[in-house]
Amino acid sequence: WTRRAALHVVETAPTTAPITTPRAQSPSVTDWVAEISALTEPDAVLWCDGSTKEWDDLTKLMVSQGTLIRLNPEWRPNSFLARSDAADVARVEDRTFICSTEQIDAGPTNNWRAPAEMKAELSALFAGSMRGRTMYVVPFSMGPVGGALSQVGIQITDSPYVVASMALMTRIGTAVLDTITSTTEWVPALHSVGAPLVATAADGSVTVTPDVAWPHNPLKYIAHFPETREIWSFGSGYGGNALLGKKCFALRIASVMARGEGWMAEHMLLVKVTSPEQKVYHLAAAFPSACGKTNLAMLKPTIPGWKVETIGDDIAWMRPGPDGRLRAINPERGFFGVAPGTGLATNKTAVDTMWGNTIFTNVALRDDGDVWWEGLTETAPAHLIDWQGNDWTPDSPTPAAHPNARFTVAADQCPSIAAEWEDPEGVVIDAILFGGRRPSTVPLVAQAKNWAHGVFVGATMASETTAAAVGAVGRLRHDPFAMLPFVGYNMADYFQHWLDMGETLGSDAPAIFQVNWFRKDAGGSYLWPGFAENARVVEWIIRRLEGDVAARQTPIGGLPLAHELNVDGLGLTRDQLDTLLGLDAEGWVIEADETERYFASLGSDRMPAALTDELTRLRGGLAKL
Ligand code: GTP
Ligand code: SPV
Ligand code: MN
Repeated sequence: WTRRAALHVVETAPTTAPITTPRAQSPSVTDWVAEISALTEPDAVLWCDGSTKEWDDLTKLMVSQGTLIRLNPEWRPNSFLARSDAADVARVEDRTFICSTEQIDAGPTNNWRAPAEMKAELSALFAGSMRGRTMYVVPFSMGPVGGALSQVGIQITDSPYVVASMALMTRIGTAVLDTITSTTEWVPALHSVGAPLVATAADGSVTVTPDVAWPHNPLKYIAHFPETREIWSFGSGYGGNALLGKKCFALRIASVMARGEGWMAEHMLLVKVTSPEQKVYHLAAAFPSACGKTNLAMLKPTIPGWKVETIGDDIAWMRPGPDGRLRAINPERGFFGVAPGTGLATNKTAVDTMWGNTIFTNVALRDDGDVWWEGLTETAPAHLIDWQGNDWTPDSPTPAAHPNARFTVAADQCPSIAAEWEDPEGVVIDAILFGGRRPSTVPLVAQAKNWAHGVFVGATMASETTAAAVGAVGRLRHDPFAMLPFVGYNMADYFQHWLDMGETLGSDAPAIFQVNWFRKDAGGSYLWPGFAENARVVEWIIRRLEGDVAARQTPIGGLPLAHELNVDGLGLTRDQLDTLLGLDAEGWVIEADETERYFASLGSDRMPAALTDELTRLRGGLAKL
């Protein structure tokens, strides 16, 4: 990590006007694009082809406009820093809406608006919202293009940052458009930053406003119409609010599709694990936002003989295959990962992935034209420009990078990517893990007794909130299946769908485990070293699948016998290990009371009896201890 002075790259905007010919074969596509363009009144319409030239033109344009800073190509070729507006830094859950006809179908966990009312309100906001801007039409595929488990969408956006990000995160362009015929179902995904540059007053006079580096609108709406499978997003340019293939489509809309069609759309990483005996397993794991999915997806085991390879780091689509076993694909093709805490010591694989061709958002800029954030290296450089563009030194009172600063990079740059990561048939899932940030009560690992108990474990997950969404951080909240902000319908119905999937899968259903890397001691320090050492828990899970280790059966599931979890060299005391692997009976009684309140809040008329039965069983078991 020796560094030289920054190179100076002179940026010029592309000289030719960016106009391409629409190639959509399907009138449903061209009609929709024409309709939206009439509503939003852009200066130009550009159909994105997904080419390298298009990426180069877009990034040059954004550098010339001040949206992107080109990083020093000596250190970080073809890579850029974006600084967002300070009021547009994360998902806005309070501005996210599920617009089903009946409010009960959105359920008590989602914000709801009647579809017609929301469309009327949004149409007024979208009217003229792209004046002075280019409207980009981005055909995208979630999953390999043409794959049996894949789905297509078309995002319209007036943000070149969103286009460049979609190009890394999904498969975009002409190849996708060519798969759309008059019978293809595709999801219209409309997005505007809501900052027109041209305004016409009542007297007809026209005002032109100069653009800013990160346009957005203080009024934001992330609206989903599950019944017509449409997305309308207004006012934000950031992450899950704006890259509509990700949370809006691949989770909120897809969860509705999946329920209707007998599959699952989940907030899960996917990994391939090879044991020292060269046996291959695949795990899926649901942890809430900023709770360790990318890190586990890129795990470099510290224990000899084990190998973990990456398939996905955020979303899994899972469907029973012809052999009756659950198969999963990663519908994305890139990572939108949390930067802070991702470093050489914790996740070198991620650091190696972003060697180039990466967009960084809200990280700090080094004097040599490279990037930095808290946790990248042990010590901070003596001087930086922070995420808001201000001088920063290690004495500064605020962090150099925003806590939700992110890197956006294509998955095929990941050194640990599995050969089968793009297999359109998916990989067979052997085990599902549920986890979250739980400073107390929840042990390091426990195996669910059976599928229904596993669904109970998923349904009763809670986790401390993080910077991935706007709002207070560190507040314990229920986050069932790590899907609280992402289920596109009634949560109790979603629980029932999980139970139904268990019926379909029968004895071929994956085993389910609960994990917790975030248990703290009385002094507030993490008890478990986490990161690469999580391989030890993965090992125990695989050994359970193989029947090689026993489990102590308790009311919360099967706990490891201390001598059967490999903790060699970790320096844990007997007390620490007992806390990590113990059953906190008192804590679980409080937990059960809290679960009862939570289930009641979800609406007893829809709550599956199988889950309230599990709660009764948990209480009964705890009472007998
Ligand atoms: P999203 O992209 O928001 O869905 O997040 P994610 O679930 O992929 O989380 P990620 O792996 O990016 O980790 C988020 C934060 O948790 C980072 O700051 C990590 O350093 C930290 N983290 C991840 N794994 C561990 C762990 O095992 N122990 C501890 N203590 N922290 C961890
Ligand atoms: C999350 O919040 O779970 C993320 C980041 O993965 S975002 O794409 O903004 O949803
Ligand atoms: Mn996520």
